[in-house]
Amino acid sequence: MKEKVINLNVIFLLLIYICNSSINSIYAQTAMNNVSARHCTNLNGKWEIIIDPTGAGDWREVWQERKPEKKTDFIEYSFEGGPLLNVPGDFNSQKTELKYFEGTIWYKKTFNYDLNKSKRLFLHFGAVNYLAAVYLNGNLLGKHEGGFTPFQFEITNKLKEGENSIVVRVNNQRLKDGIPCLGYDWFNYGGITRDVNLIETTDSYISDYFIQLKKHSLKEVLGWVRLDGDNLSQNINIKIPELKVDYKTRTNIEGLAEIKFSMDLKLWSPETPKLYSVIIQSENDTVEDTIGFRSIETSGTKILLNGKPLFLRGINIHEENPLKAARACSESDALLLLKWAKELGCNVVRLAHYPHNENMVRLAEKMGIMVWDEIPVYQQIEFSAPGVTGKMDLMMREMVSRDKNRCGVIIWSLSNETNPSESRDKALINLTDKCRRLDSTRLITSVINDEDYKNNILNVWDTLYRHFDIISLNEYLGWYVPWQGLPGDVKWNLCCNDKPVIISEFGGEALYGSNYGPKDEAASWSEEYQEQIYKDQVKLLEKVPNLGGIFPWLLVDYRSSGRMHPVYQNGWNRKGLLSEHGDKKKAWYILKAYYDSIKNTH
Ligand code: GCB
Repeated sequence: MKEKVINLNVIFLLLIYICNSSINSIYAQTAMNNVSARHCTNLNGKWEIIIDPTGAGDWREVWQERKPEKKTDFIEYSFEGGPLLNVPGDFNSQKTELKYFEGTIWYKKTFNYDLNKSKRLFLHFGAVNYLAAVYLNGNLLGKHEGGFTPFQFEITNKLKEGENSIVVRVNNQRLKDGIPCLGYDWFNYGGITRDVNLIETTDSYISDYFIQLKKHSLKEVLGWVRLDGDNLSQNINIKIPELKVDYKTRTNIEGLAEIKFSMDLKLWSPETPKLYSVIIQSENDTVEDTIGFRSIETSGTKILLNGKPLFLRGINIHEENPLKAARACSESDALLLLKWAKELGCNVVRLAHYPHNENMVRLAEKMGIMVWDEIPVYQQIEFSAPGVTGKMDLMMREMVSRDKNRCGVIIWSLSNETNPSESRDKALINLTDKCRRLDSTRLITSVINDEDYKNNILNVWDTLYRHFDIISLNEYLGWYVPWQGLPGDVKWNLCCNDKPVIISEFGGEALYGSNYGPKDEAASWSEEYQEQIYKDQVKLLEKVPNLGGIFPWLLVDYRSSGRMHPVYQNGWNRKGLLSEHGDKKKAWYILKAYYDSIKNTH
């Protein structure tokens, strides 16, 4: 049996590699996990840039960094003497002239590195939004598409003695076949938005591992370790000193070893977010991680955490520091957002609508906040356009690969509010199956909002839900959709009434302190109007069958260029419970009181 599991794993991993390489032969590698525990040299800081609104840098071949050689030579570009940008960080918030920029910026950084002959070196990017083409010393290393997941290139044999130069072409133009595609309700922050690192490894190193509790078990770990390199058959040791675990196994010729052991432990939960130091050792490499153990599953219409019923007191969050009007990138940005969520009484956050920075996921886990992780398969995505499903697969794999050891992550969400069609159903069913094969321990969902609402009856008809673990639906009753009766009288028709239901969005807009018009008119953007929506929604919630949790839209006002009302919005989506300065709106108190009231009963 053990052999069989390993073989299936190996076949699946090989398939992943084949798929990866067939997408593009110069495509980036899926990144190694747990970067901060590796031997890193950080390349963050000031990078030189060239702003390229017309794409001239492509035909001038900016990455060649030519210099005049003869007296008659001149070159019409240079990084030297040009502007600088901070990495990590989006470019839009760093220079006024780039505020709405959607195009190409060339980034450059130099470094020196002495690499011992027995070692390997990787260039790792936490995320670049959206397209990245990476050059080292004038040669293309490869490309990456997708703004929210990490990728890497091996540069062991490409290093020069002395100074090396990295040039990255970053482009954040919207693409019809991109993910997300052309229209989306958040700010398109472009740039090298997360950390850049050089990672030194041993010749055969621990490239990946999966260490979590087996599905339905509260004490049995089931996972794997994978090595990369020439010497793939090695002894492996997994140690959890606090629990006196010292598990030994050996990788097979493909570099893969199954991990399977039992232990008595303190389970992770929001109330006791216990994390253990876990040491993964091969014969010549060691990686240390901080891992928690919990089980998450559904049983009929209930969600169970560690075997006990759980109600998700959630909130939606975008990856933005509103105080800076910039993409959140530091741990202090993450802390700002998560502290607010905690104060509101949340035990879970939906990191909408794309994988947020790893520091956010790790911090949430430490603070006892569960995480809903999502990929940006959003609204008008063109499922039938060539290449789109391949990109979805890749983004899902990159998200799972990065966060699969984070016990705080309880849900993989694979899409939000897509339009019903045959090609959508096929693509999402496929993606769900693949995700489940990669990780069977978490709940998988896709958010749908195509329910009908007539005569105060909410008809949740989309049978695509059958393929997911939970029914996640967005409803904007009281805002986009007027009530058709009393909120407490809404009748529910559920197509799949054997699963937990999550309201993954509801809400309405209010400008903090707005007193420009009648309070009972939506167009006044008043706090009272939003407050009333929350009061009504609380009444609605009491009647939702199989309700397993809610994620109101959303914690804090966020930038969105499509929100164009000059008085009330001015480029901000005002559905926050907090203003962009952190002021609490009236609706905050309604939700907080609701969460306080159900804390001990749900
Ligand atoms: C939604 C979307 C979310 C939007 C929100 C809104 O249904 O899922 O991304 O931003 O509505 O504010 O309209």
